[in-house]
Amino acid sequence: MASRRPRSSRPSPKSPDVQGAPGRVLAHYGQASLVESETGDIIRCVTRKRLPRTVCGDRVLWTSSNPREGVITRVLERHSTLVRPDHNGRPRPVAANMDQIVVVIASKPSFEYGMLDRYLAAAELIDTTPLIVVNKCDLLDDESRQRLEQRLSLYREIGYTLLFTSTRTTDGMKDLYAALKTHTSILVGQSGVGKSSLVQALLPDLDIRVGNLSQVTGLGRHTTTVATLYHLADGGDLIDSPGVRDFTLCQVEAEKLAHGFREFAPWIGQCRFHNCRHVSEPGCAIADAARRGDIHPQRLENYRALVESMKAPG
Ligand SMILES: Nc1nc2c(ncn2[C@@H]2O[C@H](COP(=O)(O)OP(=O)(O)OP(=O)(O)O)[C@@H](O)[C@H]2O)c(=O)[nH]1
Ligand SMILES: [Mg+2]
Ligand SMILES: [Zn+2]
Repeated sequence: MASRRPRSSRPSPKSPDVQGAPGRVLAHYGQASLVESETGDIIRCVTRKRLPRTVCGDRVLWTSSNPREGVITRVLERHSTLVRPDHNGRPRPVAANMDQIVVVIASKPSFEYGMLDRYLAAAELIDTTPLIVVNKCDLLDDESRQRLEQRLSLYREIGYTLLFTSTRTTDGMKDLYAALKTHTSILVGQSGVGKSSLVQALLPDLDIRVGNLSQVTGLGRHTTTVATLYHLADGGDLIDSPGVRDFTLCQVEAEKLAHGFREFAPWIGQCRFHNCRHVSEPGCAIADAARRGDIHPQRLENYRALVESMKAPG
């Protein structure tokens, strides 16, 4: 066996070339990042070679090359990273260092419960708190609102906060503002559900581009293309992210995936087989709980669909 040189337990001193001032990445465009300095200045920075690609929300060190431009010398450790698979199935970070994920759904475009559950699982698996926002509630008449509340009540029962909002009538906006106050949150969801409109409603002085406001694109839409971090007036940061057609999770083993479904927790470890995937194994405590009505069958079904989807390569 090769002998090892004894290593000092003291952390190695920072080499002078990685020093710089602390900053926060507000947005990342192709080659450059907009970095906010501790004094609130916004500097356009390139990232030093061999460093990981920065994402919105990253904490970095940077040095200035001139008053408005600089170089990111170091990307500090991320506490949480929301990732999505890219076209080749490789994990690609969307944003970092948030502690709350706001899943925005709307009556239009209509949403799919499977996708809601995938977002919730993604949030749970990176230790962030999910919050469900049903936007455009002005489009719902009393009866359809009641029906939707009823269908979504299972999420309240398992402990998630559910808010109904409208950027048109400002319904629910106060509650949303309060829920965002002390957090770094990211708005996620399908394109067109109103994520940017929510940011605009929470930050009326800001002029952000919202769908349908412009006819420039021919489609008359302004879809968000890069994740961008905004500061809320009373504290809290909010990241607006580009909408997706579908949200898929990166590859996770079934045993870990079950932790993405918070109401499964009391039964995890109680199955006959220690490596139970809770799909079709005999003696599955989670399947039993669903049969007894302790777990909503739709959630178990969506969990199982996810396990199946993980089997397919890519
Ligand atoms: N009726 C109604 N329409 C809304 C509401 N909020 C947003 N909209 C409209 O929904 C459309 C899409 O809004 P955006 O805020 O651009 O949606 P987005 O989720 O940011 O879309 P992407 O950036 O593509 O992901 C726009 O026409 C908005 O005016 C709402 O509360 N009620
Ligand atoms: Mg948007
Ligand atoms: Zn099981």
